[in-house]
Amino acid sequence: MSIRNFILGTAGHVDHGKSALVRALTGTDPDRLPEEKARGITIDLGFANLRMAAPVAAVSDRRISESESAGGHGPPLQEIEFNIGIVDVPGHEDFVRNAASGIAFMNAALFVVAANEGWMPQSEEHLQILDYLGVERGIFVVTKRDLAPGDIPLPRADWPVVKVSAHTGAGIEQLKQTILDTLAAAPAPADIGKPRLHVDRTFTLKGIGTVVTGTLVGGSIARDDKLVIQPGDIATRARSLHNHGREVATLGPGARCAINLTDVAVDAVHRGHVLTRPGLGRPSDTLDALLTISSRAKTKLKHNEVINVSLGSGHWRARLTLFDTKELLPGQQAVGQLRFEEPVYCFVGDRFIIREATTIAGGLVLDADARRGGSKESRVHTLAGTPQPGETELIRAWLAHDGIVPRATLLVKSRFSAAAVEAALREAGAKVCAAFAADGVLWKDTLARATQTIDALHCDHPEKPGLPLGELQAMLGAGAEVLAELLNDLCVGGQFVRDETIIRRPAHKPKATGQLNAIAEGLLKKLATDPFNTPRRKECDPQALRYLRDAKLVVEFGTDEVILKESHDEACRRVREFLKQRGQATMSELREMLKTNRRIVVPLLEKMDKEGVTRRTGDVRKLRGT
Ligand SMILES: Nc1nc2c(ncn2[C@@H]2O[C@H](COP(=O)(O)OP(=O)(O)OP(=O)(O)O)[C@@H](O)[C@H]2O)c(=O)[nH]1
Ligand SMILES: [Mg+2]
Repeated sequence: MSIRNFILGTAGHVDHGKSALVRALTGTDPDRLPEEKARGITIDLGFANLRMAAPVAAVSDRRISESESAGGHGPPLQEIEFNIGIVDVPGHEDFVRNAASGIAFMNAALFVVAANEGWMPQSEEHLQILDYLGVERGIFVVTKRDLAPGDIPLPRADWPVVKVSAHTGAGIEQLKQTILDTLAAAPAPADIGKPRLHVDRTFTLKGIGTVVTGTLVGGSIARDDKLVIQPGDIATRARSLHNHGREVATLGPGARCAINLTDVAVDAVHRGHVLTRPGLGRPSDTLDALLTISSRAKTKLKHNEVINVSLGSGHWRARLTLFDTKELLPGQQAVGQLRFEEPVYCFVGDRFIIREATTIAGGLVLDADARRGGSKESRVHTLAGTPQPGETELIRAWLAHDGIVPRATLLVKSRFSAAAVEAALREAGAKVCAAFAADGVLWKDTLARATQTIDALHCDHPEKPGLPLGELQAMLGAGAEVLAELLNDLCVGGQFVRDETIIRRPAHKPKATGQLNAIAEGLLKKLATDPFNTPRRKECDPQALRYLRDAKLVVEFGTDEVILKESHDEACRRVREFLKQRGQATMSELREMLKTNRRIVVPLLEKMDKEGVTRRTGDVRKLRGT
């Protein structure tokens, strides 16, 4: 039987019977603090476990379609054990902050409303927090039905309603069935290969050391895994793992975890910290986010105000910058920037709430490493009108803003798997390569500009062999990786060819015209007069010389020497032949053989040494390998 983890959380007004309900469902009293027992209210998060099995349609099973096409009896049912971590939150208005730390990780809510009191202020606030934090599934549990058996008005028609009494036990079995139905219809918590344990408690156990507890999302953690605590980049390792008191070797998303950590003191880690695997980005003090105020709220947000942010299991203070508006009113949505007093560690796609005396607004992180400097610097400020930006919208916005983005960091700190990011890049029409992704239109334009520049050069300067790569790079302001990819795209299909340091059309051959041609012809004649006793370079016309070199008609060597390409090849051939016959020769012997002078033969032989043709030993030269 396969196991599916889920987090189910309570929500609702103070004293409405959340903790009593958890006890009735699980037998565990979630109020664990002495102060909670003394005051009879919940102050901080409480935890319990419920394990129930239910048959679930195995929709992902390939055999379904086969059995259906064979006239079977619908999808086969698979027995699933639901390992439900229950998080009980406080309802008192003084502890809404603590409640938010629990609500952030619920897959579904047990929304408790006491039959005798009905909808109350923190009922409303908790519902808003659930909305802001993206908890879409829930069950209204109308408690205390022994006190008031009648119906009460409730806001959401799409959630089932179950009436219970924790005192008499009435309705509890029906509630368990409704929980199963709700979770069976819910997708299993996503595993995107990016585990994050949001710490809600830390303590030490004698002889064991530091233990952190929290809800695991996004991936798995196994015993002995190397981990890192963020913010802070604190390296650690999972020595042992527990789930609801049971030791386990590995834990997956949606599980409540207690992890014994190595190499970290208990006071170095606290609620709000995230335990994750190394390589998933670094903390940042600036986020860009899509901010929303519910149309049911009576609050507003102002540009430049300092706000309290509940994000993950923690709380931080930040200054808010609204990009396109001075204030945000109920029912409105805008993109803004949160500038934190200290770095926070979160992912694109994470949700948070903004709260003062009451909950004011909700936010969705769009850029977890945003840049300060106004809307122009923001990669995502254009997404204000997109209600639920997904990976493709985000990537489109990022590419539109930056043009070219490095792949190594692109949406690593996000709720999207690497495969989803890859797919979104393609859907966004990006040019994708190993090192970077480029906006598709920008890339096409760049290729067109490069093509135009090379063609214009061939046309205006036929004497030049092609466009130097350095010039192309400078013109585009591109880095080495972008240039390499660009050259690749230009040369693929044979449109262009690359010769060492230039790029050109394949058919292009440097060709001098007019006066330059006349000078070059004259120079060629001069160099041919006495092929191994040529004039110095500085005695030649520089432009004509450059042209002849680019056209590969002459070879330059030494500090100041030049000979015809054919003379050079002939000299090399003769030296090789001479050494082959003689075994070795001095420089003067070679000079005599070529009927040249020291000025030419010394650098020529040095060039041949460098090219690996000849080798110098003492006063003589030999062929390499002899
Ligand atoms: N008669 C009756 N009383 C109930 C029922 N459920 C809870 N109570 C009582 O209501 C009071 C509050 O219950 P709790 O479970 O502590 O309420 P809570 O919602 O957890 O309160 P906070 O966590 O402080 O927000 C307690 O005295 C419970 O015994 C019920 O179904 N019937
Ligand atoms: Mg309680």
